[in-house]
Amino acid sequence: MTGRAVRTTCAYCGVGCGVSATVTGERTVTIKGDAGHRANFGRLCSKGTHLGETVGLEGRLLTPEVFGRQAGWDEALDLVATRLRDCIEQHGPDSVAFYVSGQLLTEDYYVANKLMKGFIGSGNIDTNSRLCMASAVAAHNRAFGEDIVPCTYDDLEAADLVLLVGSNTAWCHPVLWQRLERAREQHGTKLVVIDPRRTETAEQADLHVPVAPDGDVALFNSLLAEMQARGLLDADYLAEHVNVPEDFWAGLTGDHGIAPDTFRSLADLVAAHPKMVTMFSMGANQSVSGTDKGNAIINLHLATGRINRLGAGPFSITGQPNAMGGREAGGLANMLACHLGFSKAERADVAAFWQTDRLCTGPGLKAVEMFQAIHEGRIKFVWVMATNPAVSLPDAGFVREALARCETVVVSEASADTDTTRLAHVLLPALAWGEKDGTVTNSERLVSRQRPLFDPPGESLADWQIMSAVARRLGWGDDFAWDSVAGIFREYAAMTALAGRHGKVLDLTDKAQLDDAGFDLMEPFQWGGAFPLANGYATPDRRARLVTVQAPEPAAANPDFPFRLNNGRYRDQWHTMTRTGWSATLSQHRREPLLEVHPADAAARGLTAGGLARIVTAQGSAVYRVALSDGQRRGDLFVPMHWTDVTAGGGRTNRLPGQGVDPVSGQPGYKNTPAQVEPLKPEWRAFLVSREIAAFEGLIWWARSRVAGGWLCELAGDGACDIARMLPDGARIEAADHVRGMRRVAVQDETGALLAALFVTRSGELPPREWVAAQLAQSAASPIELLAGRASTPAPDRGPIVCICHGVGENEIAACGAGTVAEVGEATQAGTNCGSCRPAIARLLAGLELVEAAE
Ligand SMILES: Nc1nc2c(c(=O)[nH]1)N[C@H]1C(S)=C(S)[C@@H](COP(=O)(O)OP(=O)(O)OC[C@H]3O[C@@H](n4cnc5c(=O)[nH]c(N)nc54)[C@H](O)[C@@H]3O)O[C@H]1N2
Ligand SMILES: Nc1nc2c(c(=O)[nH]1)N[C@H]1C(S)=C(S)[C@@H](COP(=O)(O)OP(=O)(O)OC[C@H]3O[C@@H](n4cnc5c(=O)[nH]c(N)nc54)[C@H](O)[C@@H]3O)O[C@H]1N2
Ligand code: SF4
Ligand SMILES: [Mo]
Repeated sequence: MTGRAVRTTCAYCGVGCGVSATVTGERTVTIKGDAGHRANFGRLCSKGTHLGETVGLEGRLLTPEVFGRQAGWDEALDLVATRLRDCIEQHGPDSVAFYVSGQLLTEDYYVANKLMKGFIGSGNIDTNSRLCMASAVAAHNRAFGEDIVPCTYDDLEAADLVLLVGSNTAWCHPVLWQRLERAREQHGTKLVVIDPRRTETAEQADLHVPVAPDGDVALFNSLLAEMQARGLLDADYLAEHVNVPEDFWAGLTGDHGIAPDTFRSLADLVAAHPKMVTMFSMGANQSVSGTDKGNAIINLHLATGRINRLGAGPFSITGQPNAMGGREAGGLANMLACHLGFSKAERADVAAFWQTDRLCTGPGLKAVEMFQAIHEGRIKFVWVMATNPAVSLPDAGFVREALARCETVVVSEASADTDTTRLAHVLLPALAWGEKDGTVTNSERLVSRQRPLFDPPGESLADWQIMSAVARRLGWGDDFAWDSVAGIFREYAAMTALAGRHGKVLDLTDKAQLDDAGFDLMEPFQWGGAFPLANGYATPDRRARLVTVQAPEPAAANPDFPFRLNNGRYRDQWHTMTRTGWSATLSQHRREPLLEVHPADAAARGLTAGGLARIVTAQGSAVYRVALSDGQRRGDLFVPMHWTDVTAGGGRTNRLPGQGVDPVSGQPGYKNTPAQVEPLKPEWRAFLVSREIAAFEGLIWWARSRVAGGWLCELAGDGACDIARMLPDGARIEAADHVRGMRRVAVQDETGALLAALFVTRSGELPPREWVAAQLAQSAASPIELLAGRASTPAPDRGPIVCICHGVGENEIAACGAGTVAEVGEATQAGTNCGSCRPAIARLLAGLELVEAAE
C-alpha cells in the first residue's frame, strides 16, 4: 500500500476533520489536513496532526484470547455464541447486553443494533454516547420531536455572537475553535464563555461568565426573562412555529448567582445580536439537570426566533468521531433505529424492514442502569465494544465490581491492555483507525468516509465482521450476510426511508443505490441540509415546543464534602489514553493528572503547588499533583478524566463521581460531585525514565508518560523505595546522599546508551525531567552528566514545551520579545503549524502562567 494517498477522517473528535494521508511504509504514514473537506478545509489540531505517532502496533491486541490464553477465531466466536444462546434460552433476551461506542463506525453500529434489538430481541444495547450526548438528544426530542442539530459550522462563522456553554472548545474542538477565531478576526464576532472555570477558551472570550456548577438552567431562564422584559421575543415566530406550555413565562425563575454587572453585560450582548449561536457540550450535558440545560438553551433560541437561519441556532457539538452516527443508527437503548421510537407503528415498520419476528418490544437499559443490572446479576452476559467502561463510567469502582461478577464479559478491543480488558473473559481483536473502513457523521450531520491505510494487523477483524460471525453462529446468517461494508451502508441508507414515513427528517435514501465503487469514492455529504427544521419540526403538528425547566435545588451543604469536583479533558490526550498516550509529542503537553485548585482554597487545606493531594468523595478517592489556578472558582476542584490503572496509580478520576443521572436522559452528572481534599506527604518522591514499561505496586502515587524512546514515570511512596531493584541489567552507575535521602541510579547498555535512570529524594529537589528523559533517544551522555541530571554545558533551558509541533518552550517565547501571537509565530515558529497552542501563547503574553506541575 506504500505511497498511496488516502482521504479519510480523523480518529478523534466530533469536528470530523478530513485527513489526507500518504502511506509511507508498512505501518507509517504522513498526515495532512484535507483541504477539500468542508469540516476543516485543511486544518488539523495537535491530535489530528500527530495521528501518525499512534498507528504503530505497540500495545495492540492482535489475536483472540479466551480466559487469558490465545485462541483461534473459531474457538472464541463459538464461545461467545454459545454463552449468548445459553443465556438467552435460560434467562431471556434481557439477560444479555451490548455496551458500544461513538468510536464505532456507522456500519458497525448498524450491525450491533440490528443484532441486539432485531434478532436477540432485547433493547439492551447502549452506547458511551449516553455519557456524552444523551442530554442533548433528549432536549432535541423534547423541543423538535427528533434528535436534530439545527446548525452547521457555517452558522458559527456567520454569527455575530457565539455563546459557548460548558465547552472548552479551544482544547476539545480545536479546529472549530480556529474557524471561530478566524471569523472573529474577520468580522468581529463576539464571544461569551459560560463555564465555572476560566479555561484557555474563556481567556480568549469577550466575556467569561463563571457560572456556578449547574447554574445554567437558572442563567438561561433569567436571560429569557430578561429578553421578554426588554421586548425582544419574536412574537410572530412563536405564534407560527412554537407551542408554549401554560405558565411557561411565569416559570422562568431561578437564582443564577452571577454578579449583576456580568449578567447585564451578557444580556446586553444577547439583546444586541440576533445572529447568535449557542454551542454547548459536556458542561451542559453531563449533569443531573443536563436535559433541562439543553432545553433552557433551546427555549431562548425558539422564543427569540434565533433558529433555522444563517448564523443562528442552538448547536450541541458531539464529542466522539461518530457519536452522531450512533444516534442515527440506533446505538441508544431508548431509540429503535433511524431516529424511530418504540410505538406500535414504528416497531412494525422496523420488524418488516429487518424481516424479523424477534424485534424487542421496548427500550433497554441505559448505560448506568445496565451496569447496575450487571452488578445485580440480572444481566449475565455483556459485550463491550470500542469503549473502556472500567475507566470512563462514573463510580468506576462499582463498575469493576459489576464486571468482575458478570458470568461472561466479552471485549472487542484494539488495545491489549486496558482496565476493561483486564476484566474480560473473551478478548476479540478489532481493527482500529487506519485499518477500518466505513462512515462517520460529525457534529454538523456531515457523513464522511473513514478509509483504510494499512492491511489488518495480526488476526484483527472489523467490528461488523466479528458481530456478523456471531450472528451466523446463532442461526441468522442470511440477515447478517454482508461481504463488504458498502452493503451495510446501503441497507442502512435504505432503512432511513422509515424515518420519513414517521415524520422525521433523517434521510439517506439517495445513497441507498451506490455501488461498491461509488461507496469507495463517496464524498462527504450532509443530511438535512443547512436548515433541516426550516420546513417544520418533527412533531405531529410540525411545531416546536418550549419546555418548562426549573433550576435544580442547590445541594445541601455537606461538611464532609465541602468542595465540588469538576473534571474534563486535556488538550492533547484522548479519553483513556489508549492511543494518544503512545505519542511522545502529544504527551509533552501535560504529563500527569493535575488537581487544579484556587490558591486560597489550597492554602486553607494545606495544599502546596507541586505537592500531592487526595480527593475523597462518597464513592472513593484518587491522588493528584496540585496545581494552583486562580481560574478555578473558590470551592471548585478540577481534575482530568484521562489516567487509568494502566497509566497511573491513584489518579483515576472516575473512582470519584457517583451514579446520579439526569432523570430524562440517563446521562451521568459527572461534573459536580461533593468532595473533600487533603494534602498527602509521601516520605519519598522519585522519577524513573526507562526504555521499557514498568509496573508499580504499593506506591502512594505514580503516573506514566510517553517520551521519545521510552517512558517517564513520576513516583511517590512511603517506607523503603525499592524501585532500583526493578531496573534492567546493564552498566550501573550510582550516587547517593544518605543525609538528604537522595539516590540516583543510571543504567547504560554496552554502547553507553541509557536504558533507565532513577532519581529518588526524601527531602530535596529532583532535577528537571525533560533532559534526563531525552537521553533515552540521544547518544551517550557521560555518567557524571546522567547522575547530575543535566549536561555539563547545558543548552539554554527552553522551559516547558508550549508548541509541541515545533518544540518551542515557554522561556523561548518569553525571550523572543514579541507582543502578539502572530509575532511569536514569526520569531519562533510556535503556533504556526496546527495552532492548538495559540491560546496558551496568548496566555503567556498576557502575563499569566501556564498551569503546570511545579515542585
Ligand atoms: N483533547 C480532547 N478533545 C476531545 C476529547 C478528549 O478526550 N480530548 N474528547 C471528545 C469528547 S468524546 C467530548 S464529549 C468532547 C468534550 O468537550 P468539552 O465539553 O469541551 O470538554 P470537557 O473538558 O469535558 O468539559 C467542558 C467544560 O465544562 C465545564 N463545566 C463543568 N461544569 C459545568 C457547569 O455546570 N456549567 C457549565 N456551563 N460548564 C461546566 C468544565 O469546566 C469544562 O471546562 O471533547 C471531544 N474532544
Ligand atoms: N470523569 C469523566 N468521565 C467521563 C467523561 C468526563 O467528562 N468526565 N466523559 C465521558 C464521555 S463524553 C465519553 S465519550 C467517554 C469516553 O470513554 P471511553 O469510550 O471509555 O474512552 P476511550 O479511551 O476512547 O475508549 C475507546 C476504546 O476503544 C478502543 N478502540 C478504538 N477504536 C476501536 C475500534 O474501531 N473497535 C474496537 N472494538 N475498539 C476500538 C480503544 O483502544 C479504547 O480502549 O468518557 C466518559 N467519561
Ligand atoms: S479538531 Fe482535531 S481531533 Fe477533532 S477531528 Fe479535527 S483534527 Fe481531529
Ligand atoms: Mo464524549
